[in-house]
Amino acid sequence: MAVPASIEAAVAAASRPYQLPAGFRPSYGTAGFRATADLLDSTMFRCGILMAARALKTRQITGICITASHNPAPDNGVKLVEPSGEMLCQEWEAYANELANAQSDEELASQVAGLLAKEGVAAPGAGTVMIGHDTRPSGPGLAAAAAAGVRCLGLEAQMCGLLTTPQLHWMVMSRNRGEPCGEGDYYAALAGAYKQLVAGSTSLGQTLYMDCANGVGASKMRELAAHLADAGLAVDLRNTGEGVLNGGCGSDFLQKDRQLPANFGDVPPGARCCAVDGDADRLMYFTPLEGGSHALLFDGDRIACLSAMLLRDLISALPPAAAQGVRVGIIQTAYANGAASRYIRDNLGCAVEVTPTGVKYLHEAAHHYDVGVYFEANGHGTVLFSRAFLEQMKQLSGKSRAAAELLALGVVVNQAVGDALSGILLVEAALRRKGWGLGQWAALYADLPSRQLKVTVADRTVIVTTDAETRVAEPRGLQDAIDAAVAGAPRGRSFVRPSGTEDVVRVYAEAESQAAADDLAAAVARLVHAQAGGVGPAP
Ligand code: 16G
Ligand code: MG
Repeated sequence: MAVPASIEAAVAAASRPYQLPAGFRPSYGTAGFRATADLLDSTMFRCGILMAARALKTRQITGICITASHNPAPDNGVKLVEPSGEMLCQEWEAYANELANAQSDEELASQVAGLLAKEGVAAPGAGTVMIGHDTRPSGPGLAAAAAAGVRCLGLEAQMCGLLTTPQLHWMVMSRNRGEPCGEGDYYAALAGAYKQLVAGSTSLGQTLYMDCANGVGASKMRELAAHLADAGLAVDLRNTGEGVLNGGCGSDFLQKDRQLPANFGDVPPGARCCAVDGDADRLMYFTPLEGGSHALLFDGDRIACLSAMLLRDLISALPPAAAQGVRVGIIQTAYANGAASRYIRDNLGCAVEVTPTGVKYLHEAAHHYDVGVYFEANGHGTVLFSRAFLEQMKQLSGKSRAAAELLALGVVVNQAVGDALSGILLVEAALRRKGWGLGQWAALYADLPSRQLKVTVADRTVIVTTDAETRVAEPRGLQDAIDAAVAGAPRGRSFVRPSGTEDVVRVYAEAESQAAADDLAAAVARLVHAQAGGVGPAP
């Protein structure tokens, strides 16, 4: 398709205030672009153009979330939202990289023209891109840059202001489905479905303490909690914005250090606590341990197990003909603790599938089941229901309470993307329906001790992995050496992979004892350093 010369001129002119900083080479990582905020004006402008083009191509609404998630406050970034509410399709990631790295206004304009021609899309055209941001001070300015990009293809930029990442994903999904899609609709939908799930069960009684990472989750959970005032869920919000975003708090801090977050010193040991990250798409439960500053974690693996149990209970209560043959799959990454995977397989009888790290891979795999449960150990995840399964439940819901409850679960759990706020309701409903405290949840299985390390190498792309990152294909010989190290550790397992978000190689090891896991991780880190061009002293 011929692209009018005027669109090239319009893009080049609109691009002038948004120059690529000299030497900056943005790269679309696992979940979008991330960098210090002052570098990102041009990236946002160009992502605006990209998502406008995507909206024109699909003839539906797309979205842009401005956030750097659990990264430090001076950083920012962008996550791009498909019309389905899912993350940008992988085929378009190449365009994102190409546009973000154009070296001049003219080069950008010609790339945009090329993209439009290749995709058979006419611009200027009509459509909408929804734009939201987290609490970072750089958010509104970067959102304005993205909006300028959207408008230069003639589309409307709908400024949605402060939102959690999953809220924006949910709003885009709902709007394209023609369903109620405002922020208020989100709270009403989640809270209403939660009440349906817990009707008839007794409140857990104790307060849920929530670490909001000083991020957007604080004000949004406050609104959700207001809708739950009559549902027996009392929430005490901590780190609501008075301190540094993700500083000494939040799900990432908790998972890395297993230390209590800031402002939890007065919370009694055994209390039910949870933590989210800076954009509220990751969730961890935890409890303070006796006599110290440490926390016992209930990570994504445990949330997956609890979700699978809830599903098993509900599915087994369906009329037998409907219960038969429901395909439930649990999707994990290599980071899943071996004890959790074993529990799911042996005790819950569910299929376990392993994908590479990154929500987009797990999410895609979850679509292959009637009900796909996916959680990364770090707390990203959700439960996806297939359209056919939901339709079947709708047919049954008049005569089967379990079917109606499964439908409600599909509303509580964000179907677009992993969502910490909806995850909280999932966990709370599952515990409450069983009448369980944290003790029973913890007793499902005992984690194998594990250790994670980082190794800095000259070029992390020399490490090429295979089998969902569980094995190294290159450099040759490294996997054999890792295998030999693992063979010496009781119940040992280890893998290495280049990070998608940091310039390091990550090492994971688990074994029967903490000392054995530590030793195995150190041994494997030394192998990586020696065979993959380690920088600095050997670990
Ligand atoms: C990103 C991913 C997360 C993954 C993590 C791995 C999304 C939304 N987020 O945060 O899924 O676990 O990267 O980081 O996809 P790494 O590659 O540095 O280990
Ligand atoms: Mg996040």
